[in-house]
Amino acid sequence: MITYVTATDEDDGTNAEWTYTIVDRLSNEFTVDGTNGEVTTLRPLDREEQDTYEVYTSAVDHGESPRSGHTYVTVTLIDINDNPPVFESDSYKATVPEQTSDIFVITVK
Ligand SMILES: [Ca+2]
Ligand SMILES: [Ca+2]
Repeated sequence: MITYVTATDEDDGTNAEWTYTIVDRLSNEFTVDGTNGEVTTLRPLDREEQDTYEVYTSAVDHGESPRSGHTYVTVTLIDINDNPPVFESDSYKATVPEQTSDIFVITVK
């Protein structure tokens, strides 16, 4: 679980009962529990690919003419150290004269 959303409804009976849903049906990153509003991730997310998500969430009541409320959940990914340092080149070549010390060789990047 990453967070939970809560709604209130001032009506009575089924008019004041509701189900939570995520509005963007194409979203395959997050889901919300219809009953308790718990928002969870559906797959591992990569901060280096996308670091924040706006999850548009709604509560739809069970009245005869259902009414709904909406909110945005902003999810920010925390970095984990999953990438190693990478050199610009797989190999480097340098030449230096023999019989010398403390001589510049090359800068690797
Ligand atoms: Ca209502
Ligand atoms: Ca990372």
